[in-house]
Amino acid sequence: MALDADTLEQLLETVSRFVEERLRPLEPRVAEEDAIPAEIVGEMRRLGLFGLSIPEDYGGLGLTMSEEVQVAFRLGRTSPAFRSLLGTNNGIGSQGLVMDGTEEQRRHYLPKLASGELIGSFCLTEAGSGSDAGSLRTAAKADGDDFVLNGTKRYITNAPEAGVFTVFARTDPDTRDARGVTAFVIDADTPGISLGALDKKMGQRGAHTCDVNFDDVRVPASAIIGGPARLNQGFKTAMKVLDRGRLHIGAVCVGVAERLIEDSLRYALDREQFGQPIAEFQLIQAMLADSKAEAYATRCMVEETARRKDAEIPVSTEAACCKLYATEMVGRVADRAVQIHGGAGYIADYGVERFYRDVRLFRIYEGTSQIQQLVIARNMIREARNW
Ligand code: COS
Repeated sequence: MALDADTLEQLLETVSRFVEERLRPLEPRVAEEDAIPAEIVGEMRRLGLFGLSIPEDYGGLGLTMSEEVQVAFRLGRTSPAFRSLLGTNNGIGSQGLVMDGTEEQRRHYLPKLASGELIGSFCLTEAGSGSDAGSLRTAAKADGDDFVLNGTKRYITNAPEAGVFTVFARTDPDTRDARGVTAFVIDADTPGISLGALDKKMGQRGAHTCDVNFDDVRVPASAIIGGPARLNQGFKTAMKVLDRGRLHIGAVCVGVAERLIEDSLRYALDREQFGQPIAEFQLIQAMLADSKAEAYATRCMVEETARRKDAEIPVSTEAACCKLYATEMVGRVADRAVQIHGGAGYIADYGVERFYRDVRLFRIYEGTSQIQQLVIARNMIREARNW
């Protein structure tokens, strides 16, 4: 249910203040220590930030998509690692349960995910299955009333922090594609689950990924998301969750871009060369203007897609357009930000080079740019066949 205008305004104001006053000063420290301070995690919990998208009945804020993207615009205005910690509980780590879970599963997990007491994580990718997610090989073999899982998941965001995993595994061994995949909800302390070493990433230090190994992990059939009736239906759950996640990532990219544009503008007004602020030079202005126009266009497309989603219009194509355009856009904006900062843009002290590395991931995770192109074009062709 949509919040009333005053409550929404208050929430957005609070998030903005939290980002500006608490998170931004910590950016260098989080990158240096590769960790988000515990007191900040506590503050995020108290503000309800882990439960933005979880319905109120289960203890979340139950924001509409339009409201959620407004929050994401604001969270985007700081290092992406902060948003990443909250990101899975609001997106891929909870939405499988929200969309397809049984009432019992929702009642059991969602309140703890909404409060941040539990971190949820999404185990889809494997060493041999990234873009071709349907080809995954982690096996869930039926054994009486149970399933026994074996396999390894790769690059799993927030796995080191996670208390619960949404795990996609092949339940029909006669298939090799998206059919025969089932989604399970599995507690992280289930015997047989172990974690690999932390991945050494290009950026987004403070956000953690690693392998998750499943070694004869036994779970009851009631761990199937949606219950046994959804056996072999898990791939669709994954796709629906990713559709939603892609729109959220688009919104985060808008926030990051707007932050970088402001930083670049401030620097350009301050930095003098040839006797005047570099902001007076038309070649600098061209970069600022291109970044502004592209970020504005992206903000509009994200807001429009969120409105459509709230109106229950299918947005698979539009969400992919947002992910594709927003992530490529923020890459260009970060590149221009480095350029406007000149030598300072290449030096760690100014933080711009850190954002340049951080934003590179947006074009890869939750579906690469090429996968978004493929989704968009396939949907276009499918629709055209119905003309
Ligand atoms: N919503 C609901 N159902 C969907 C869907 C969506 N957005 N997209 C596909 N499906 C359904 C299809 O309708 C199909 O069901 P039927 O067999 O009943 O018709 C089933 O899922 C399989 O779909 P499809 O044939 O399109 O699957 P493909 O194997 O061709 O894969 C892509 C499609 C490439 C789009 C998919 O594998 C993908 O998104 N890959 C990227 C994965 C990713 O984002 N990984 C990031 C890591 S996770 S953070």
